[in-house]
Amino acid sequence: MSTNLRASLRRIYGNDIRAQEGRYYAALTAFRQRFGPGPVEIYRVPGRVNLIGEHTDYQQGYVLPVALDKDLVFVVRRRSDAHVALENMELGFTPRHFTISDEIPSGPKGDWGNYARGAAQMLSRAAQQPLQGADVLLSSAPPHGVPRGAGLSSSSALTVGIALILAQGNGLGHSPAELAWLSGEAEWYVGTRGGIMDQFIALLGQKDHALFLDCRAVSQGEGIPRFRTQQVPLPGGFQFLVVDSKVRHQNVRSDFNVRVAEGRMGVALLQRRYPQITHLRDLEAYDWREIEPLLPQALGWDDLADLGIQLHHLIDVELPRQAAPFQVRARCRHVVSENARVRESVAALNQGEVARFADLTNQAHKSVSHDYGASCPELELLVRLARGVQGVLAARMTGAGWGGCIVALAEQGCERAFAAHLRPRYHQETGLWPDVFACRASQGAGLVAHVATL
Ligand code: NG1
Repeated sequence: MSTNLRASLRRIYGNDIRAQEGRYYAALTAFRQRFGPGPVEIYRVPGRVNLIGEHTDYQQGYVLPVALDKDLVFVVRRRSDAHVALENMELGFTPRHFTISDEIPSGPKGDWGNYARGAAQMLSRAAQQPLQGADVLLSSAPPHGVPRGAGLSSSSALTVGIALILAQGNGLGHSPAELAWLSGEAEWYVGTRGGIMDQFIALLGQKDHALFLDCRAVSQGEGIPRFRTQQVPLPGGFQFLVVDSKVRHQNVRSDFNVRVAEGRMGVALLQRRYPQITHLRDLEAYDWREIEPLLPQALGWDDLADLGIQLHHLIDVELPRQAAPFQVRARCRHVVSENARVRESVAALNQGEVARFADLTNQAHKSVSHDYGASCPELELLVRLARGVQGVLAARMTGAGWGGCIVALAEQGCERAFAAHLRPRYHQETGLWPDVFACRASQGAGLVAHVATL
């Protein structure tokens, strides 16, 4: 392994790089087997854990995620044509091929290649020039990769990776924030009506920092919008412990889209009185006591028709019949209160007020669970167990929810006791073995190294 690659690995992962060396070496070997010898580049894109600010990004609100040291690794060789050949080292992911253009035909719904196709199509449209492709091998398996479906944003990491590789290979000169926005747009290709948090933290993450992102663009008009960000230092003497519940909800996307729609119903109703409200984010300028009575607690399909709300004007995906009754008031209350908590959390962390931040974290869990209905019994159990460990100040679910992970704020040095307390108890009640790991806030996506000979 070359010294320049070793030095990069130390810079990214710290001094103990034995496991990482093995993993990168395996990826290089697999690439050579599939694509033959010759020079390559290596990129990495981190997964993320969101500390606070859940389901706020797609309402132009605030978020506070951290980039993990768990990441996707891409081995890349440039091609002279517009073809992309994708290989994945994970079992069950067969190769994908496509040609870059402004209209790349999509694979079947849920196909893993669609994340790459979406990124390539978006870049092609933005570049307005023919783009050259690449041979790409992806290594993503846990424990060092980002677990899939765990709410740690592995699919966005794939989209961001392909966007970054193609942008850099074609000298497109986009800044990390511009690429993040383009990658967010690319997710529409796969049918997710999500926000921009995952792409921004994947590209802008910094060691030992969380990223405050204001998901409302500061610049309007032509071109790629700009967003306000701030690096927020993580408190010394504490750590964030992540627990993967191993629950993978089948219908996350459908539930997610229902939540998007419920928020938009709220906005549509409020606009009748306050036309200037375009997103729930705008409600920070209003007194919630004035707003609340304008939002119905629950709306059935018939109520929508009676109120003249045309669902297909609000969201362009079909919602299942059983999605109603729509809990409009509680969903909006969560987004409004969560935005306020993110702002207060940033102030608390900047001032080193860890107890205040812990309190906000616990409140955030209650809100996303009760008001937003995005939790599940297993996440509730994990949060309860985590809070029962000595040295743990707070715990909440993180990510989209309905399964996936929780994150706990704990005093440094708690990790072992934490895992020993949680794992057997969780297993006893659910039959599942949760994964526990400490979150080390890492740097965002980028080129790891050039490897001259393979
Ligand atoms: P995950 O947890 O990766 O499914 C989703 C959205 C985020 C954000 C969170 C909830 C996508 C790609 N990701 O994340 O933007 O809305 O849920 O806070 O849609």
